[in-house]
Amino acid sequence: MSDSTVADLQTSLAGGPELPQERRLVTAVPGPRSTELFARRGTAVARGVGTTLPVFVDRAGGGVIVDVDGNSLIDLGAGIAVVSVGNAADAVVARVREQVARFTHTCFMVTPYDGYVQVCEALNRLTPGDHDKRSALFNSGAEAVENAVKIARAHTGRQAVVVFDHAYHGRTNLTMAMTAKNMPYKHSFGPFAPEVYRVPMSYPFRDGPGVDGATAARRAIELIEAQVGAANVACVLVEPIQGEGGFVVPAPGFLPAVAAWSRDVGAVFVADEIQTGFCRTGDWFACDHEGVVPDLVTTAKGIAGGLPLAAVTGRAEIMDAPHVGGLGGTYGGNPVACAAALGAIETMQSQDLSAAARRLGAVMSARLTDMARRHEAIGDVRGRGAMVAVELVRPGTKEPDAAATAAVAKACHAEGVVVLTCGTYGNVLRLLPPLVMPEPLLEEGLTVLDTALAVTAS
Ligand code: PLZ
Repeated sequence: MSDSTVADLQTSLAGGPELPQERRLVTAVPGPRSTELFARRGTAVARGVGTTLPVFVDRAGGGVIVDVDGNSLIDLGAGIAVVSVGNAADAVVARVREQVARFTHTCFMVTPYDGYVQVCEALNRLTPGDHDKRSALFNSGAEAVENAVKIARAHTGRQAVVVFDHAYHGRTNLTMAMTAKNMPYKHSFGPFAPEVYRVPMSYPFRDGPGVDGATAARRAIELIEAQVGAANVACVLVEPIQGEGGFVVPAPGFLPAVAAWSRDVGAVFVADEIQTGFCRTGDWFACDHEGVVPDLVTTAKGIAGGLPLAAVTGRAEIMDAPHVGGLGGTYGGNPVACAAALGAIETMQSQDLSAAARRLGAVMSARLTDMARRHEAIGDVRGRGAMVAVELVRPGTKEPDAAATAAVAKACHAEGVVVLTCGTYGNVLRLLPPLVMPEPLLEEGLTVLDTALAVTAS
């Protein structure tokens, strides 16, 4: 191909923020080309890998996904809280292009490179607390969680890992043990890793008003002390706002109390900020909201604008507990993923995406609260920043309504709005727009959701 042909191709194929920010349906969703590709998928891809919405993607950017039939969908999922800076964001594309042309891989453990160090420096600076920190990079959220446990065990010489009801930490063997929900994550895949103990989470909607943050923390701590023994706890690991478990925002005071207890008994307090991190909740990290300073933080998803990268960051003396060579992996901190992360972090800073998350969050919360007044199926509206959800129940009760939730999501999909569900009981509709989503587009997506609720869940 000549240079000019390549240049033409790049322009005509470009996704990213230049894509028209509009909902445009030119076929049914899914359209004929997606349907054809989906049939091929069935004969090539293992059925265990699920699909939320069977449209095949052609390009994406800003707040839209354009499918192979030419439909432009409003993206309220961001690839499960990943493309917070938008798909194919300019700074990510530029840095990745440059890096991929320089070198693609050497393995940081064999011959290191600067991008890895720069990402660690950024993480050490941006995560909560101004103490001396170190970071290590991995490929996926689950891998980061596994490594946080390894580091906590090496540091404390203890084994027990404490996690919470409704938690989600991944699909590897150890993280399956740490994840609460059986279907689809754990069913038929045991036996699971030992020394993982689960205690109750603070879940205001289901706990009711009698259980404030301090009470919920005491409830969890008493169980740990009675059933595990404080002296055996290597780490207490918690999502500051639970993601897959249903966007459960703990009552104020819960996280600070659990963190303080962990410190008192010499256990490592780990915040899993894989879904909440990097501006999603309107701060760099969800822990910032209550001034909680975790010993270790796990990050992934939003960190690198869509490239696979994850990290553990924390107190230098804890992070440095494992022996030299004890942490690593072939691809962890791959140079292309690091370049993407530097581009994503630069975008979050230059466009102040924490403020954008708060703005989008205010729009979503106001609209959803209004919908809750009109749709009896909405039992709760909750979240923080641009991480907002509604929990659907049978009217007048707190009985979860997974069927209505699935029906509302499906109706949104058919109208060209990508929404995701979550929750231990499958009855939570969650909204996670890219933080660069134009407000009118978000408003339009919410109007589609409002109509879907009226038609399917009333
Ligand atoms: N910790 C808090 O949200 C990933 C899971 C999607 P990985 N959540 C999306 C699915 O169905 O597999 C997640 C998370 C929290 C850990 C993880 C795991 O991150 O990058 O998917 O391994």
